[in-house]
Amino acid sequence: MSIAKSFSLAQERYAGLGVDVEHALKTLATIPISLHCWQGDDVGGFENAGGALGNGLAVTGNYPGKARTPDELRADLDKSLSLIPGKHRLNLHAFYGEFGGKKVDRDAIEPKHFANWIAWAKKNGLGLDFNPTCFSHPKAADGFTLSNADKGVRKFWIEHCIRSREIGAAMGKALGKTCVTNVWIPDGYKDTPADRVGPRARLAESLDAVFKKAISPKLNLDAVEPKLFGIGSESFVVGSHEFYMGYAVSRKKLLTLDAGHYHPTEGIADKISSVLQFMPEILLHVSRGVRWDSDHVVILNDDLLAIAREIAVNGYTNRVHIGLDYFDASINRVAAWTIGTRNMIRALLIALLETPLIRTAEASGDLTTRLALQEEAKTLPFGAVWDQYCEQQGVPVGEHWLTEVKGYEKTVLSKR
Ligand code: RNT
Ligand code: ZN
Repeated sequence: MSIAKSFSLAQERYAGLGVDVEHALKTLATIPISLHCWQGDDVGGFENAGGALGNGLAVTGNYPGKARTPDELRADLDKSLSLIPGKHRLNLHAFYGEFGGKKVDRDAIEPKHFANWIAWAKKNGLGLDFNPTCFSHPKAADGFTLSNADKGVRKFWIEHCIRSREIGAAMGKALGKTCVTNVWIPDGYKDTPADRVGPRARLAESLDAVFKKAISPKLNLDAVEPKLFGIGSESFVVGSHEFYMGYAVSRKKLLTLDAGHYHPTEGIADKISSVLQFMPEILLHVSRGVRWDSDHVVILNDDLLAIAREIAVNGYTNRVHIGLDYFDASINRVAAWTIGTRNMIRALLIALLETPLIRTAEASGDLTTRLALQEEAKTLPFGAVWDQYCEQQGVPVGEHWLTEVKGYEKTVLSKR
């Protein structure tokens, strides 16, 4: 059956449930997803080729064809973006700057080091997001950055973060699309600390220094990312959820909710409507933790659907910035980006197609009907709508994107 025919039958089915499919597709096309550049090279960065990944971040696998240069990374992104429906964003880390073979330390980075990324984003109509890189560096070797007991080390990371915000603002200005600059630091202890206060007081003070200069929110928004634990920081993480929740509310910053940063049975979907009572906007790092914060490729599971539903059904699309954060080096990296991003968009579509009758049932106290409709919704023909959307947006329908990736692997990746 043709895609158009299946779509029209699906549309009829949804109309019967009070759902306007065309409207859902129009809304979907306005929601950008920020692809994380670091899936393309296993969180390596380009500043000191061959440097080991540190500070609790672990990427497993050695699938061939990893991007070794900014040009290769951009080519891989071009390929993946050509298989993903809609207009999106790229999320860059500071150590992906282009330093022309010179040693430019983190406290000396400038917008000019990202000129090629900005030009590339402009050419492709993409927005950019940014992150200071407070890991994989000698000054982070003891596991502490902004909360380090050594004043000189703190100063170094403060300067790095200040410069990162300025780079974010330069990106926002050049592209006419607001950049979100997200601060995540690894700081914490493997074993039980004797003093939990000192590091947290120092972190609050350092962050205040980082954010001292006002930057127009049209150009750059600041976000802070909490975490429960990491490899090597199992017993104590300075920037915990409560720490950053308090910080974001009191300093009017965005809170970043990473799906892998909580207890394994604790999802972030339920947090969205809670924190948005007290702050205007948040950033998401959509990820998939398998047993721990393992950053697996995002799949279309209940957790993802729950996140998408909170955004779509509550009309939060303007208040929730959606970014991805996972890294798998055991499969084709272009496919990893494509699978995760298509899933995020597909989950949003399914959520946008949710029948308003479920809420009506709840509002009238008919919880039997609520459950019945929630379950019936699971087999509604959203696949036909998704195929139509891909076709409309000029990207491969169904599994045909994989043929493209296999071809790219053969002609490009395997030659690296
Ligand atoms: C680490 C955080 C952080 C990083 C990236 C690379 O636990 O999730 O967001 O994954 O900045
Ligand atoms: Zn994250």
